[in-house]
Amino acid sequence: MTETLDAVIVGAGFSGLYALHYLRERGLSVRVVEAAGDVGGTWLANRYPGARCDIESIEYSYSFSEEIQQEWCWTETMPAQPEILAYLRFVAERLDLRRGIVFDTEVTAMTFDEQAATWSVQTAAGERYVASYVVAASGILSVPLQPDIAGIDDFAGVSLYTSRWPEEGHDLTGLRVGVIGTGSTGVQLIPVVAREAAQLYVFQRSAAYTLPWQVRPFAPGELDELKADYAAIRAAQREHPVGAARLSAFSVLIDMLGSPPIKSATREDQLRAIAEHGVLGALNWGDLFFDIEANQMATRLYGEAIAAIVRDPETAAALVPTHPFACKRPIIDQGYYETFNRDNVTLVDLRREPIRAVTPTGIETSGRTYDLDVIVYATGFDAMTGALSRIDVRGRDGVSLRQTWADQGPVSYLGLQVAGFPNLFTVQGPGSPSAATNFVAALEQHVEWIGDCIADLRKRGVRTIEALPTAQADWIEHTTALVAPTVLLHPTCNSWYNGGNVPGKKRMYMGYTGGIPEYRRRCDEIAAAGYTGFRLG
Ligand code: NA7
Repeated sequence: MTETLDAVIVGAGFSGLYALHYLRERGLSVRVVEAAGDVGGTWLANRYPGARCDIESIEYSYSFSEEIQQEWCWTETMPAQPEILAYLRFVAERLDLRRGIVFDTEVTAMTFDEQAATWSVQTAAGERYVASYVVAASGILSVPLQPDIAGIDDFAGVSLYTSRWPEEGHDLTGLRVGVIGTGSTGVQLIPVVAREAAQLYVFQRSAAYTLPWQVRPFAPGELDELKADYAAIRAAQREHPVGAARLSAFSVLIDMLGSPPIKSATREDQLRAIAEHGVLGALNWGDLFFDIEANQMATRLYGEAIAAIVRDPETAAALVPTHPFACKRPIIDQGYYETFNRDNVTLVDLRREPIRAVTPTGIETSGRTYDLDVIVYATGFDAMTGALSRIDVRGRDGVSLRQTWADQGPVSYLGLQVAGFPNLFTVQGPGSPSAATNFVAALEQHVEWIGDCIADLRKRGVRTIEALPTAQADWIEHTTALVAPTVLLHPTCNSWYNGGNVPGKKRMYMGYTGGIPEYRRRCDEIAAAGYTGFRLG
């Protein structure tokens, strides 16, 4: 089967759904190809217990439709996974998007035909779509990282992956459970599992910085009041660097930047900060983002704040991170540190006793053997470039995108296109604000820019648009210069933001830290000037 279209969109998550709507509204024939059986993307796959967004629901949602934002009712300040998935299903119905999506269909290859100026998109089932444009909305955290641990397949118990949790759930009551991974996912999951399991072992390779956060149901009438004020809420969001003006995981960083420096704080000031605000107080200083010494001082204070919560001194000490605060995405939690005071929870510090292997009966470290019924892997993602690298993408002269990124690192112009791959747009590609901001706000800007660009080129009879290598190099230089004075690329920071969590991946900070408003201004200026930095053909 071959279908000819104006555009193919890969992925039916937040980005793909909006791209489908936006391009369809502009009169294009469009098809979304989605590997999963439903809409939702990351929010369909990551349905582990405790999964929740770290941005407020009224901001972590589409702003483009007044009807949708008025009709949909959020129940909590920060939405849990089932509610976000229900929201995306609602949007898909409301905008009649499902008829434009083919589900259970994995894209395996995409090849650019230079003569015809079209992309041929091949699926695992043998279908082919031919289109002038491809919009890759394949997600920035959609390819789970298979942990590099010997013997994983030998385990005779149940292995669960947070990024593909069974739809029907898994009852952990009375079981001995091991969780590997203490990033955002592990930190959300661990307190929930601790309440169910007979015994929980937390296998921690790197300790996390995590801040307690209250999530609550909306009070009666509260959501209606917010909705009545939506125009102002969206306007504030639009002007905000991270696309979220209310409380979020990012507000900690923003607040921090405006606080006094820890280096000029007295010991009394520091102790007062943690006495009044706990671990949050330990990190709320203005110099942490740029000064590694200041950051290390804050980490020591953070350790003191943990020790005031976690009763066992050895466990408290093991929970103190060794990488700088803010070089990874800040984590917010509900009762994480308190969980380690439970009798049924044991922290296994892999820095002291690394994992040797998974065995048929559990996990063997250099220290001892842990007998387990269930092992949960919360080991993260091949972020930003993982999804497109899995597809055999071939641009001009048959050049491979996977190879380009392997050789050069995650290069891109504006996070919108990679040089050598005409008419292939990446929503939230590396070098765009995505990871450093509220994804939904960032993707709306991306989808609208891409959609307007395609509509404009079609009107002008332009067949191809392609990032220039020089513009791409300049953009990378710019994004790298922005983070150079910060702790974001510190050698001790192995984060999905910089590729350091994937063995062999070239390290490069993959976000744009200048903020969405400045990014939008630049993108608009580029378009208005006739697409500076792109070659039109
Ligand atoms: P993260 O933040 O990348 O965390 C993955 C965790 O898994 C992290 O603690 C890793 O330790 C650990 N990990 C990975 N491989 C191993 C092995 N082989 N052995 C032991 N531990 C391992 O992913 P998340 O899913 O938690 O969060 C991703 C984003 O999703 C998050 O930032 C939010 O934006 C939503 P390491 O740090 O590498 O030592």
